[in-house]
Formats: sequence, structure tokens, C-alpha cells
Amino acid sequence: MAAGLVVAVVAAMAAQAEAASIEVEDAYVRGLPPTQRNTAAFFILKNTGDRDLEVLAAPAPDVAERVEIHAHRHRNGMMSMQQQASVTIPAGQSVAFAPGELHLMLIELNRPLRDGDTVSLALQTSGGETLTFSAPVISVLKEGKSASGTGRVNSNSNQSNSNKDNMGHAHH
Ligand SMILES: [Cu+2]
Repeated sequence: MAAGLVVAVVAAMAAQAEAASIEVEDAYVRGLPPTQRNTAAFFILKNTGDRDLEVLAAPAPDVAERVEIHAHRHRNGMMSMQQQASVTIPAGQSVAFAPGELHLMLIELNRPLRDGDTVSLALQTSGGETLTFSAPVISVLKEGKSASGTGRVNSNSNQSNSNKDNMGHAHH
């Protein structure tokens, strides 16, 4: 009897350790012209647990050959992207993957992404959990500024980063 009880407790603890405590909010993939081989995905990661979690890029065979987590670095007025091995989401906090900041880079797209498409993406935790989620494709034209500068889009004044960000991806 006592042995049975111990087994039950161990099983319950294991289940708790594996329970996903990361939530993905406001996910979208930036839709670019079909000549672009790479694009980026943005979202907010919310750690609802009481332990810090490390998040790693996971393959997304639905859309791209490779997926990497990138950060933007601004140094002496120059912007560059830098691959991150992982990102820590502190317990009870959120980390935004947003234009001009952290992003999930989708490299060598294997199909054209049109505005309104849905793609499946995934992240892994350092504990080995895989977190899958879907994200709509939203044209870059709807992000507030035109990537090329030729399209007339109603201006969204708080998006001063987005042109630089778009250029960074175009030259990736
Ligand atoms: Cu990037």
C-alpha cells in the first residue's frame, strides 16, 4: 500500500514538470513579396509558471528550411541581427518578439506566404517540451509602413523602427 502511494506521487510530480506553462499571444508572420527568401515571426511569450524557462527555436517544416531566434543589435547607428541560442522567459513574465527586437527568423521559405495564410510554428523549452502554435501571415504593408516606400499606407507614427528592420531582413 505504501509503495503504491509513493509511485502515484512521483507520477504526479513528473506530470507537473512537463506541463506547459508558456503561452503564445498575438503571433503573426510578416508577409513579404515572394522574392524574399526569409521572413520573421513575432509574438509574445508569457511564462505562467513559477520557474524561469529557456526557449529555443524549433524546426517549422511547414514553412522554412531553418528557424533561428534573432535579436537586433544597434551599435554606432548600425543595426544587425544576431542569432540567439535561447531566450529566457522569467517566471510570471512576458517577453515580446517584435519588429526591431527579438524575432523568430524563418530562413529559406519553402512556399510563398500570402496575407491571410496560416503557418505552424514551434518552440522548444530547454526541458525538451515542444510548444506548437499557428500564426497568420500579415502583409508587411499592414504593419504600418511600406517595405519599399512606394506603397501608400496610412502612416502609423510609432513604427519608426520598421523600415530599418525591413532592410535588415532584405539584406539577410
Ligand atoms: Cu533576423
